[in-house]
Amino acid sequence: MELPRYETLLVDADAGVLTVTLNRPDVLNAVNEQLSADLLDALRLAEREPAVRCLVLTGAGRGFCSGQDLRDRAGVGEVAYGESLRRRYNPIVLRLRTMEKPVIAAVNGVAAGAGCNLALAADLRVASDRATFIEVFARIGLIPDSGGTYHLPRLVGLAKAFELAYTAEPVDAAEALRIGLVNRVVPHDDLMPATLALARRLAEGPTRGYGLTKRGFNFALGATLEATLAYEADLQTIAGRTADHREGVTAFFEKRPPRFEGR
Ligand code: T3D
Repeated sequence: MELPRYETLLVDADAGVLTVTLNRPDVLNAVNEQLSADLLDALRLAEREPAVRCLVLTGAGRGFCSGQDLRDRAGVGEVAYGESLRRRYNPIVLRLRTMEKPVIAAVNGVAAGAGCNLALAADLRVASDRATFIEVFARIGLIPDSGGTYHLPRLVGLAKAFELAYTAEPVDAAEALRIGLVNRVVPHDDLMPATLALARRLAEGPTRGYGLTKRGFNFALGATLEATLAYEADLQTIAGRTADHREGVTAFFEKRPPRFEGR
């Protein structure tokens, strides 16, 4: 697979895993116009390229992502936040949530504002023991955007979501694990080896089945039990027609591990 070169991202593909590294370390990978455009392009690539069976998102340097680049917001009069969110951030969050492949955030350091909420939009979060999460918006009089009002209460419950949004205080990695904000915490130096081991395992999995699972969870988060049961039956009809399903059943009877091809 030919990988594009980006001004603000590093991209690497190996063993079915596309690793996208936000690469503006001097500003803790703050999101400027170029980075949001580059990231959306990389997500489109991950979505359409069959060789990519798992996406990892991480940051260069000591930060994961510090949210919107505030240098583009200071002293410029009224900012068209709604326009910026609709054009730049919302499509990124939607791609992460609807891409029918596993998405893992490897949170290497501080994740603040939209940077925190990008991590929350991933399917799984592996955090370095140096990671912190800050719903920083209240410090500058804004609301948790980029999916924050949606994902935060669903992950940690409404009471904790209010606390994190109102106080805008940092949550360290151990607390993030305790409250369900992340899946795993690992020593800092193990972050990428541990994340890539998980990503490679998922990249060898039944990619169509994973994608349909994600579609099912997305649907169920806003649906009744009756509607969800009906939707599960539709999704299982599709999953049941995949080569990976046939391979899984065959492998079971042949008493060997399945060799999934993602189709
Ligand atoms: O379109 C739209 O605007 C709507 C979307 C909005 C979404 C949002 O994300 S709004 C929230 C924006 N982000 C923030 O408010 C966070 C700002 N940053 C911080 O509060 C702190 O930097 C952190 C808590 C993230 C980390 O603190 P610390 O002490 O570890 O690092 P630092 O010294 O503050 O930052 C290091 C450098 O990065 C520093 O530059 P310098 O002094 O070394 O030249 C700092 O200015 C720069 N930096 C950090 N975050 C940003 C940033 N520069 C521009 N924009 C940033 N967001």
